[in-house]
Amino acid sequence: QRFAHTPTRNAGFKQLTSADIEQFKSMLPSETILATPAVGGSSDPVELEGFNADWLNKYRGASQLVLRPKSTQEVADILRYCNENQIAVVPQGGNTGLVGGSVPVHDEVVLSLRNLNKIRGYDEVSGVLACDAGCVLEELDNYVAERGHTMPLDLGAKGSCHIGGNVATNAGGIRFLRYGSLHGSVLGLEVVLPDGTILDNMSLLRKDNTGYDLKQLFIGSEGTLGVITGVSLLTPRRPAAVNVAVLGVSSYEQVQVAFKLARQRCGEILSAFEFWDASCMGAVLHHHALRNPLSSEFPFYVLIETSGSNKSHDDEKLSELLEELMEAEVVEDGALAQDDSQIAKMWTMREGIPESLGKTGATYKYDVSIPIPVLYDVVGDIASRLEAAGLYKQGDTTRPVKLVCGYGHIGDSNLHLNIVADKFQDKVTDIFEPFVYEWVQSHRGSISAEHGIGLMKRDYLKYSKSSPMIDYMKRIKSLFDPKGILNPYKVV
Ligand code: FAD
Ligand code: 2HG
Ligand code: ZN
Repeated sequence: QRFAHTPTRNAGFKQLTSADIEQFKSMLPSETILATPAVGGSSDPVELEGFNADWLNKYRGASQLVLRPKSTQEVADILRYCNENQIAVVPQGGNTGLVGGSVPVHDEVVLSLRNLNKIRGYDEVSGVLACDAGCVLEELDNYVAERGHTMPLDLGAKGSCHIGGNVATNAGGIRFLRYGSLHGSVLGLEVVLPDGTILDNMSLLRKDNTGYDLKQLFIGSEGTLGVITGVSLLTPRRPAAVNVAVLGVSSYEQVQVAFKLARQRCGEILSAFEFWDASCMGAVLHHHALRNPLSSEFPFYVLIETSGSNKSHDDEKLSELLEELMEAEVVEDGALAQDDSQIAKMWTMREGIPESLGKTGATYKYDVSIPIPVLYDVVGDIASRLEAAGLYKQGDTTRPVKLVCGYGHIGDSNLHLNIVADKFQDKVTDIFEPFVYEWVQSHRGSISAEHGIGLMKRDYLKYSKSSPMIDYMKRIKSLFDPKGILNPYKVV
């Protein structure tokens, strides 16, 4: 798609020719190259479509070439050639990113990491995993689960996203509350720089104070500084006992009271505290054909998960919390999962929201950090603005905007404000951009809590970073990528 704010193509970047394709053929096995007839290849352009379009179907590039190397050395050879020839490159993992970072803006070469998918080693004593960047998160979780461990992050896109993509975006997800950021869990990285240099920082150590911690720069760099080819990270013990409850709550104030009490009563076993509103619940029940486990509908829903080592201890603590919440009338109704299948269904009610909203219409997503007391206010303010512009009226599906809703990781002060419209168009976007970013800035929040900046928020970075900070970010970018070939037009 092309929006008013789409950056123009940098004329300094070389346009691919068949001679370039011949060069790539000399570096890579032929089955790892997808090239359209326009650049002398014979792949079906439709096959390239999946690499050009993002998960939201909001951003679309026009790449003529996809390279899927099988080794770090092949990644290095590709980048060295592209750097020498001023060919722009977009690193791509599972292509589940939500800010337009993983697809080309114009004709950049897509460098897919999907063939770099081997586990390199696992230490069952320390729980340290070393793997290729293209390993799928869920497959890694299955692997470590067989050894009694869990990945330190979990997210709805786990079946498709790569660990390299997770590191590149510094993904948060539903276990952030328990295991914290990848800045803590990642122990080492192997990164290929644009000039082909391989930075081998695949440390397996928890403690390593030997000067500047370079790997931290690549965590959250969104493919703009280097291509991550290997990751080592710490995997915690898999909890023996997991409990999940879904609660119905009548106001956002009571959601906060419930969170405070959950931390007080279940602090050491609390592993997730998520919330969503009635509009999200309506969409997810409809699209996943699920039944509301509660006796009636509520304005807000909360999912509490506990994870510990002693089932009876955890059962007792969670039951006491639920009783206290009901007695104090903080929560009006609740359901406690009785088995693994009920746990899975309750998680689908939360994790299935993005997909359900996507099936409802074109979804604008704002992933923001806002202090908890005012976190949900922005949802109402956006709805009012759209109403005033005549674009939205709750329950009226004939208007361009169908839903304005909020959900997220309330335990981490992270709101997902989603606006579902009949299509993506500047007329609608202009109502809430930059308004939403100004709103977030005025509450000292962050315009990107966990999804990154990508293309979507590049021009809005100033709402969360001062100009000296942006200046230093640009200097770091030109230090690693002086020719600017890596994921151009994104982040800074
Ligand atoms: P991609 O989408 O392919 O790429 C994302 C960015 O990373 C791009 O800028 C790309 O250039 C870069 N990149 C990818 N791989 C590499 C690499 N090896 N080296 C260098 N750069 C690279 N995000 C969260 O934080 N929390 C959530 O709870 C969450 N839930 C989601 C649920 C759904 C249903 C969906 C669709 C997305 C969700 N996301 C979430 C967003 C997304 O899944 C994450 O950002 C994820 O980490 C992206 O991984 P990926 O492999 O798909 O990367
Ligand atoms: C989630 O928490 C993801 O479900 C996606 O971060 C949020 O789609 C969104 O807005
Ligand atoms: Zn999220």
